[in-house]
Amino acid sequence: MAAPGTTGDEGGRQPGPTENIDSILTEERRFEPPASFSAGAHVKSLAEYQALRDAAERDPVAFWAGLARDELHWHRPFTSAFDDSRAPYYAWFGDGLLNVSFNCLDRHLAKNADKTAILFEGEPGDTRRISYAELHRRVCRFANALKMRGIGLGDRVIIYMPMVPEAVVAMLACARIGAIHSVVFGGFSSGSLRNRIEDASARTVITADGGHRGGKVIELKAACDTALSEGCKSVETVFVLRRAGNHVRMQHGRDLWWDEAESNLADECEPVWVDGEHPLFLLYTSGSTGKPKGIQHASAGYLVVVAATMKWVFDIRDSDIFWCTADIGWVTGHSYVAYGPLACGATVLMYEGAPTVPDAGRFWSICARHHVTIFYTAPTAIRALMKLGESFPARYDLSSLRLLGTVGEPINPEAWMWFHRVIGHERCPIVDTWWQTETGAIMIAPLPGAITTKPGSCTRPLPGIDADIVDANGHSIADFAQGGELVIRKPWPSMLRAVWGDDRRYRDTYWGKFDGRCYIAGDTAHRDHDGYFWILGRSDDVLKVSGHRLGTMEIESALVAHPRVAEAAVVGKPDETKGESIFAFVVPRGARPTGDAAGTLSAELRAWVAQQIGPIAKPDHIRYADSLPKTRSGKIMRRLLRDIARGEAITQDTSTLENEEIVRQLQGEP
Ligand code: 7RM
Repeated sequence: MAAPGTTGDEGGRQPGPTENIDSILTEERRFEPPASFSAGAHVKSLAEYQALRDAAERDPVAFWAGLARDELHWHRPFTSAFDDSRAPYYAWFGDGLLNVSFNCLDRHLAKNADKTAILFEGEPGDTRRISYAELHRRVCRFANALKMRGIGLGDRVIIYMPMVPEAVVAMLACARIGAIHSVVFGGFSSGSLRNRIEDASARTVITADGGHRGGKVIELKAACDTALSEGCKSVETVFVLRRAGNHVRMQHGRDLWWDEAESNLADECEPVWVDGEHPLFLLYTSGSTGKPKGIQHASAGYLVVVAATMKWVFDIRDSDIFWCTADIGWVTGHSYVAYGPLACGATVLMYEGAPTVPDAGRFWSICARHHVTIFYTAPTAIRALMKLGESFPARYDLSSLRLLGTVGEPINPEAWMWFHRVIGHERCPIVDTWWQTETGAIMIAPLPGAITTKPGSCTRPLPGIDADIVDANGHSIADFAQGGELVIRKPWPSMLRAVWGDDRRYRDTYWGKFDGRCYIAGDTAHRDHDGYFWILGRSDDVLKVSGHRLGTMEIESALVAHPRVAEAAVVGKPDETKGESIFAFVVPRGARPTGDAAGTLSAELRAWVAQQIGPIAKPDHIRYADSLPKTRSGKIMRRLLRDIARGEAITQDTSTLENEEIVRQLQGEP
């Protein structure tokens, strides 16, 4: 069978390994929603789910418009719910006026002023509880501080912070005044930070002295200084939160301590009412070129679907303690640490550090001590903790948990079963949620009170989400054993609106195939006889390494920027814990190193990539060769490289290679 989504050209990605489909076809375990769960759930049965789906199918615009009215506070109601006159640049609720921070804060104050909004635990063990009233005050004060520095409607603000409540305060403060935030993950280096600041022409950076992670202090302000010393002329102000207490350099006139900047400012700040389409944030994400793209989301549509999915998928209730372990630097943190829970007036837990500090019981200790009821994490974390044994979770009382969730990559049935048995005590439904930075909110996932789950499947699309699997011609694939491209056939409110500064890239990447008739996710998937979706992996050159989205081309560009590298090709290699590991094939300048010299150069290249992109992008394996295998048209034969990285037998024709010796070098033979 030809790999789905490829053109047969050697340069293309080979998605959907057949062995995946085989294991899916043999997975027969089924887990029905517990009756007690369904009884209290927002959506209680398959019939209720079906009714929602039917309503959305009959009149999608009316369906979403109804939700937008029910879920959000509007300063001025919208009259036009949907505008497709500029397709594929769609607009939702464009003439309504709202404020996202008002929706996440002010509207809860009448009933829930004293309710805990954020329950924080730092890696060193410090804890804080911030009520809705206090969060409101803090957001207003900081919004006033931004205004004092001239920040207002439409200005871009970079947030480069540890996982502390102030990161959420900063996001909401931007939303309050109509500024557009772009959070940069704290694990990215100064180089990545600089690229994002420059692409967005940001006027302000909000950072911290440092954050605690893995027992160390991550020096965020120092990285910020490096980024700003190499360009970033648009930046006028840097706000610095005191968090880790490490020494930092403050540049007079540019840098301000957070606490000093807001010390004399008011606790109130009038929200700026913006139209539904006003950009809420940019979030840079990796694609199949060397340059990450600024995914732009709109205010109203994003918030509607994020809030609706909190109810549909997480079945959020007033009494829940909701914990999503994602960093706010990723979309999961935006939607399910910050905006989703707060739009619903929920209590959200935020943890600053690593899952293994001081030991592998940290997550379970947090769940037990804070009575977490909903726990949402990545398969890579589950697999890592699973490896460390059952004795860690066994030490803690996990009986407060009622619902578990996963996101970021396919979960293998073994990890799913461990999560179900050891963490959920066979009591908690698991929601495997498929979505992307671009979709804004969860698109395919079980409604836990309504849908029977199968380990490894994200089950069925949410109401209003017209997901399908298509062949190379855009035709729906009926053959259940065959994989294809995952697409979404109708626009939905939380979809991305643009790639910042690059309208063309938006259109070409997401709507370029199939006559612009559907959104192309970039994943391959397969559907079973019950209509359940099984995600097989990416159909482009995007990797998920320990849940972090990275582009192979980005890592290649970083490598070739090193003076000792002439050419590089990066592929993913399946990894038991990380999902994928990074495998780099490098053509050095000068003699090909062997033995110790190879080891030394590899260490240098790994450190180099960490400095260029961030430690998360360091290649796990590096191999040297005198050249790279190319097709006649000059494209790198990535499929061949993937097979070599996996240590698999080579099935493709290598007779066109000038030098077959190269294959042996790539295979690591001395
Ligand atoms: C939320 C997030 C998106 C990519 C996506 C997929 C993969 C995400 C699942 C999944 C299988 C899942 N945003 N992915 N969720 N694969 N099952 N439940 O991760 O922009 O960083 O990445 O992640 O390949 O396209 S993301």
